Amino acid sequence: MSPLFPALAERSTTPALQFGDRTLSHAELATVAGALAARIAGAPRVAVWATPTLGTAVGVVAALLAGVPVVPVNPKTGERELTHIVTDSSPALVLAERGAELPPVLATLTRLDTDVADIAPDTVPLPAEPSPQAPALIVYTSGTTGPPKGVVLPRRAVTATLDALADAWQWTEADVLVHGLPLFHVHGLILGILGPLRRGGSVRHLGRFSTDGVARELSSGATMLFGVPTMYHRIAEALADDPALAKALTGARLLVSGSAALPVRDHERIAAATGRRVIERYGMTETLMNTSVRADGEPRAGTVGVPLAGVELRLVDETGVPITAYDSETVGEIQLRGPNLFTEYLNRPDATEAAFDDGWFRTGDMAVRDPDGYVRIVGRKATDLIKSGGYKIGAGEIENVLLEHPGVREAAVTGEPDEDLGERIVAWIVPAQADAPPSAEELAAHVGAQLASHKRPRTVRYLDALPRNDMGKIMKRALHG
Ligand code: MCA
Ligand code: AMP
Repeated sequence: MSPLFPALAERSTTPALQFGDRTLSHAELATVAGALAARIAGAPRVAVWATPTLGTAVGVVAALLAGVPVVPVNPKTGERELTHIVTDSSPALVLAERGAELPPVLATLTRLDTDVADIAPDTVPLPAEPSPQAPALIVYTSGTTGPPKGVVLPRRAVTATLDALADAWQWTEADVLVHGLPLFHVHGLILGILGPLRRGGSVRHLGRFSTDGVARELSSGATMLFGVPTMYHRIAEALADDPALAKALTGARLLVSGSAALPVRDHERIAAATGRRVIERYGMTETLMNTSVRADGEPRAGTVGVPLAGVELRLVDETGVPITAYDSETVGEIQLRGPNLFTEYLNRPDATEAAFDDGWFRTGDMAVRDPDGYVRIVGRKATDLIKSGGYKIGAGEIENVLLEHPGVREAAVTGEPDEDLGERIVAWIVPAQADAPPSAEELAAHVGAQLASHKRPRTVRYLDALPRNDMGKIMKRALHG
């Protein structure tokens, strides 16, 4: 079986990971992650407390070397969501950096520190490569209702997607990636950390995204930038007053945006200031990457490019019939097949079955195709899914938490257009007592204590009653009037 990380197996001495002033070569990573893997081996699953640190990358690689499925955990997740994730995935161990304070639900598990200095050098051979069908990661993702579902991603999905991106982007061991994405989702972790490791190249993680960090790294050897549209929006805003940032972007080999639609205005502002066009790729936790503008293709604003190697993509109309037109006009739901897909939602055979249509995965994303095959995403089927800052957020999950607040009688959550975040979370509240409504800060804190911090409402609007139809169902479209 060929290894997931060939450069680790070859113990290449070139740089692999850089977080601030902490770096590891592929050979050093093989040593520390290999030693940690020996302590993890045999566990059914491990949770990784996914702070944006070197320890997180080491912990994830160690578990992958050991063939133990990894559950990355957002360290800013509130009590209810975290309890759900831990109960649902039942990890045997938790990997965290020394000193990280873990919440009670994780603190009861056996803990292994990921601090590289603590791990005795060990040059024992790396464990045998597990089967390509073996689960590699379980990544939690929100749906329209209910708690997040654990997406089981097999090793073949990870290798298929990373190799298809290498083909599309001419991504090699010579590339040095820079990003400041979180390490508990597909974008930052699988593409942003495992991608460079699989190529034998390197990644410099910013710890926290900043335009200064991007400028610094792209002007000192980094070749590629990954980001969500909010990050490119902040770059577009900063460019006018920051010639060093403009120069750094001009020198990059590839600027890639994903996780949500990049507004054409930001694309054009960056192109005007740097002469460089950001390319977009389209993915999903369940499918990893599906389409991209190719490095050798035409970077067209507002499109997510063409299907990646090995990915079958079709558009289906509302009666379930595949659309054959490539006319930039006929809208259909994107459905997918390919080796990049997940195997199941953990413990949710019902949801897994409902996600497929005759073997094709239903994405819920609506698109058209240009005559040359470029895909343009035009919307989403579910109005109860919000994309804010590149995070997918289910309205129902937030509504349930809001309704538990004693000052809330009725609640509805929607996404409202936001220049920076794409969409911002808005809570519409009917207070229990009209003369003493709970404050916006109190409601945001209430949500933040139970769910991930990015699920807090940014705006709260107070109403006397929610608009409902004859059946009593809330008419969300009537809210934004
Ligand atoms: C946020 N803040 C709040 C509220 N909301 N405070 C009070 N009330 C609220 N309602 C806080 C934040 O927690 C933060 O605090 C502070 O305001 C300022 O935040 P800022 O730094 O501006 O960041 P942000 O606005 O919170 O986030 C912007 C971001 C972030 C950095 C772009 O959204 C982000 O990292 N997005 C990446 C998402 C991602 O990786 N998605 C991939 C999944 P404090 O400083 O205390 O924290 S999708 C995927 O994987 C698929 C496969 C794909 O295709 O890629
Ligand atoms: P997630 O479930 O968090 O993995 O988010 C997946 C969703 O993000 C997709 O179903 C799309 O709606 C959206 N998405 C990802 N990349 C893009 C993109 N380049 N353009 C538009 N939407 C995107």
